Amino acid sequence: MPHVSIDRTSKWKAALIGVLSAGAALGTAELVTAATGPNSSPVTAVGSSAIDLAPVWLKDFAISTFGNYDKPVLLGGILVALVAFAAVAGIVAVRRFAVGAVMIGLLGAVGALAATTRPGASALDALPSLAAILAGAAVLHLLLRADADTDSPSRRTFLAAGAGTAAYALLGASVGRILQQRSGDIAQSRSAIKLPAPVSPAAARPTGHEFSLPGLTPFQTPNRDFYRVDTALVIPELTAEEWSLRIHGMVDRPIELSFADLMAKPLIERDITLCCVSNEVGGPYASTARWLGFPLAQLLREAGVKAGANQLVGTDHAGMTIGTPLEVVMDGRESLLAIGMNGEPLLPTNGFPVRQIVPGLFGYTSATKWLVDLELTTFDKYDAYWTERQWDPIGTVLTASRIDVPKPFAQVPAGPVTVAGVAWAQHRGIGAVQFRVDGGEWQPAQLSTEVSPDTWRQWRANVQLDKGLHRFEVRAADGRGDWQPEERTRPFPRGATGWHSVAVTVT
Ligand SMILES: Nc1nc2c(c(=O)[nH]1)N[C@H]1C(S)=C(S)[C@@H](COP(=O)(O)O)O[C@H]1N2
Ligand SMILES: [Mo]
Repeated sequence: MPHVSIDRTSKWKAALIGVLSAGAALGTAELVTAATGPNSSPVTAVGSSAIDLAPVWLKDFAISTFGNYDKPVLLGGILVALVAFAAVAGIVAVRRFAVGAVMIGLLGAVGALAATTRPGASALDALPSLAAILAGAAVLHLLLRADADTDSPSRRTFLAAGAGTAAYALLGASVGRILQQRSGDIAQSRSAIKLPAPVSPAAARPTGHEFSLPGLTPFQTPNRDFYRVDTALVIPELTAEEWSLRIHGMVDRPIELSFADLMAKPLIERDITLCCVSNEVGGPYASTARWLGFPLAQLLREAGVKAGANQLVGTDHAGMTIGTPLEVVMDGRESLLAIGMNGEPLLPTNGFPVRQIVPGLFGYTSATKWLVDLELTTFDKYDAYWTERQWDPIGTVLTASRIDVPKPFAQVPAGPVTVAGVAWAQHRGIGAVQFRVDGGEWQPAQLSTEVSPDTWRQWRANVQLDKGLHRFEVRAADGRGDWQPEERTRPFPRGATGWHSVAVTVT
């Protein structure tokens, strides 16, 4: 055990030694993770557990504040906390090596606990964290000893040991992460897929389904712009060749399906808008694609659903579950087991190789990505991920409308001003959109021609405005004539309500 006095090892140096030890621990963990699988990385596992344990308000805050960057922000936060704790461990270890080592051990224990309690995890998933503890403690010991030597050459020894540790930590973490990633395999599998032609193509989009107006959301969302919302800190990676789907539970004839089986079936193609329950009024989490897939209801009829089943539980490749109301899937709407979006295989972020799409339900009760298992059961017997967190188990899409043009706080020249946006109420369709200026009379907006009740519609209007500050508001009625309510509510537990408004200055 190294004996050093605090005046020989300054606090800063001790803190640095702690951080370097934690770095060596993490580098080691990532290298071992290459063998034990991406979900066993202590950093990833702690992050995934943090996502699962986060209260609703925190999750809402993260989604609305950081958007698609919520995950990097979370990982950054974990690393900052880790560095701070490790620095303290280093300072403590100068006086009492054992206590410092135990602190490093505690960090590893948290990682091991997180990794072994992920869905589908086994005891083996503790290995990266255990290896990290050993490496961390050993490096802590070595660095403290290198620093304890008093001869002048030892200064160089310490510098060399510190630099070596830093290099090992960075190299271990990056090489480990590269070895863990299968993005090459996934890209290869994706590009090898030749999507079959649908036996039932999507109906031709009618003329007038899209206004040409700069800044207005296009009818079809290009794949690269399709929104992404999920709990996956690392994207579940499996190739089409590895993929299979098991349909079981309350069925007469369980089905096991390969990707080739699915491709060989008569597929249909439909335009469908998908949106997220966490979308705030006026928010960006809605997109429209032309989906290629097999009708889910037909597949379930092939399996023979037993009387009494009312919930369809989809499980993804990482063990995350989504519960879909069975009645909705079977009521005649065109729910899909989708393999293609906009003429391409699904993007890895959007569920490659196979996902579910149910028009009219929010994504959290219907759109399972990386889907590998479908179980017929009841709501009484099983709570899926979001239902466990008290979100509404049905997830019917609420009617929504958004102003895209002009942008909030835009300066617009006096004269006629064009106001435009999109509105959606999947499966009920959009019946009308109205807008008003400065709280005045509601006025009808012009609607783009409906493609399908399952897709959004664009709206537009021209107004003459005086100079000064003005506020636009929009509201939509669905195909049944029900208008969006004025009352503003938060997304939890069944979606945000209220009218979107935008303020602009006319100059
Ligand atoms: N496996 C899995 N599927 C999932 C989710 C998830 O976290 N994991 N999130 C759901 C939610 S909340 C939404 S809104 C949609 C979003 O789909 P997208 O990311 O393709 O836009 O996917 C759904 N499917
Ligand atoms: Mo969502």
